[in-house]
Amino acid sequence: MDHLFLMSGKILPTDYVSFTFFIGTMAMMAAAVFFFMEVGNTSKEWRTSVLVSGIITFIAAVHYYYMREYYANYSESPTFFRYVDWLLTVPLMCVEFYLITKKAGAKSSLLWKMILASVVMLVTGYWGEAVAPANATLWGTLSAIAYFYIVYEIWLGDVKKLATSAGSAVASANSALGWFVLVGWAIYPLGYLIGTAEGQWYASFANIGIKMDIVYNIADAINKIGFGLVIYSLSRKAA
Ligand SMILES: *C/C=C(C)/C=C/C=C(C)/C=C/C1=C(C)CCCC1(C)C
Repeated sequence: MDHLFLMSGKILPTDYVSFTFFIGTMAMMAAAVFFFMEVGNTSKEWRTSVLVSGIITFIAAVHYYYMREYYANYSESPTFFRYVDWLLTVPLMCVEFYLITKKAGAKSSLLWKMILASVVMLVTGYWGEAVAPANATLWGTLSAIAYFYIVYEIWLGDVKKLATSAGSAVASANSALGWFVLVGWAIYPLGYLIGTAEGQWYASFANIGIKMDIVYNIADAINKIGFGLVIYSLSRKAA
């Protein structure tokens, strides 16, 4: 019966996966329009940063449109679209850290280290979720190491040092963005534990009562839109 409803495109009132895919699509679209429109109202120095926030939410909006449809058709996680989205948007978030610290002398080598770490984090995560789920623990651990490297750079490493020397507005934006990476991004491994639980030592995560896609969808809304708004508010504070 459920299947028939899905084929007709109907969303059941308790289908929170479909609901969050739908609202995620709308929220990302609205955020992208907002950031794009505000580029022209932004002082020259911060325009690229606000533009990148628009591009991040725009890419996510397009992927959400496809993920929503994929889930409606197959009632399966759209793992492929999910990771293509992340593979494009997470490196762009690393670009944001580079852009805000560039004034203080950030080198492109720092940008490439961050991008490389984010790609390692995502490719290993994809491997654990989609290619070799029997070894999800191993791949998830490798992914987490790359994640902690990013956290380290932002909180204690070069990004932190540059942000501090760029002045108080950049330093406080860096710590706000740093909280997104430390707390907001930490929601994703929870989704991974739920989605790959079968046959692992954390098998009980499968019965937690929240579906993996709901966790990922909520995390994306917080991390893509919230992150963009921090950049936006920095662009209003620091001339
Ligand atoms: C807009 C999308 C964002 C900010 C996605 C971030 C994704 C992560 C931080 C994923 C991290 C993972 C781990 C740290 C371990 C398990 C596998 C992942 C890929 C879910």
